[in-house]
Amino acid sequence: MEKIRKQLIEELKQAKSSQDIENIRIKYLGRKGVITLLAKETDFSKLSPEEKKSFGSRLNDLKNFAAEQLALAAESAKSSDIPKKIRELDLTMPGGNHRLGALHPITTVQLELQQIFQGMGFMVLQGPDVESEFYNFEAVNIPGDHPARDMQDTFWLENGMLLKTHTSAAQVRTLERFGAPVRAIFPGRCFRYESIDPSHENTFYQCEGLLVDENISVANLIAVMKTLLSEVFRREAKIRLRPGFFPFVEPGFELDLNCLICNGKGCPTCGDGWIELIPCGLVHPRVLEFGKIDPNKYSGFAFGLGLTRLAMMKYGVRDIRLFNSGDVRFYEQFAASL
Ligand code: FA5
Repeated sequence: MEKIRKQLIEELKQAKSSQDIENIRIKYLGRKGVITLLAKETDFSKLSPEEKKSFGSRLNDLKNFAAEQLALAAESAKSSDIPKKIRELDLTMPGGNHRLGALHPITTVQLELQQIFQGMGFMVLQGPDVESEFYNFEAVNIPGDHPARDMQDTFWLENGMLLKTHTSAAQVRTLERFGAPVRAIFPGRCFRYESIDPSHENTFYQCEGLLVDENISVANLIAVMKTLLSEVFRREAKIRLRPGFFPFVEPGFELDLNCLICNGKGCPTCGDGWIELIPCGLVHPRVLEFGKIDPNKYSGFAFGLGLTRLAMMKYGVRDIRLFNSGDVRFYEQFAASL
């Protein structure tokens, strides 16, 4: 019996799975098991009453011992049947370090602008990227033979449509849809077939603004521009206003920002210390007419803010090409701005 006990312990040590334990159980305690047979095959008639008693009690102990050890082994084998990966999973461990995504810096600035203008009662609209020649050019007073068409080299599509060269393309769409009075901004992507450098991209963002109401003058335009700049930069930004020509405004202005990268000294990003940021002016009466608005009753202002350039100034990005580079090392730096 002592030999059986030792052998059982040894076999249980070697067992690797529940199935192994079950096989051992059958081998020892099954109907033809070693311990079962020991009880069955012993000829008790040959034993003295003393021996019978002692043998019976030891056999019982062995049976109980075997049953107990098998139960314990079966219990611990249950966990070793679970795949190793799961067994080693410690649910009490602190979570791993997940990297936070980041909004694209242009999206961040766009959302900020939307908030500022919504605060002044402007709607936020969106025009299509694929635009008709009519809305992109003619409706904003740039007929086919107008030299201003050369200012915006255009990606033409085979079907006669084009990729919008400026967000002004949605001006007349907005007037047609909402009439007057109206105040809206329409941020969007613009495309121009031009060579790229630190401050020019062929795909960039603008944010158009349009306000039409009775008695709107340049004073209203300047007040809105001032609010915009002070809220975006949260400090006094040096600007200059100079006359600018755009066929869809009269008078027209160029609002330039003193370059925040070189503090106006002049650098590869700005050239002469100033960066063209917000061309603007009073909406030309022809544009109002295209939008079925009576220019004798209504006037308005419009601006076409260079959103990508604004992001450059706000974050000190020296080269506009980084925005479209797809370089994660660049984008990751904006994770904190979430
Ligand atoms: C226009 O596109 C006019 N539609 C703006 C306008 C709207 C004037 C309403 C008056 C009233 P312009 O081509 O200058 O204008 O572009 C406007 C701004 O977009 C520029 O000041 C500049 O900040 C930005 N921009 C223009 N071209 C590029 C470019 N290639 N890459 C990056 N930004 C550009």
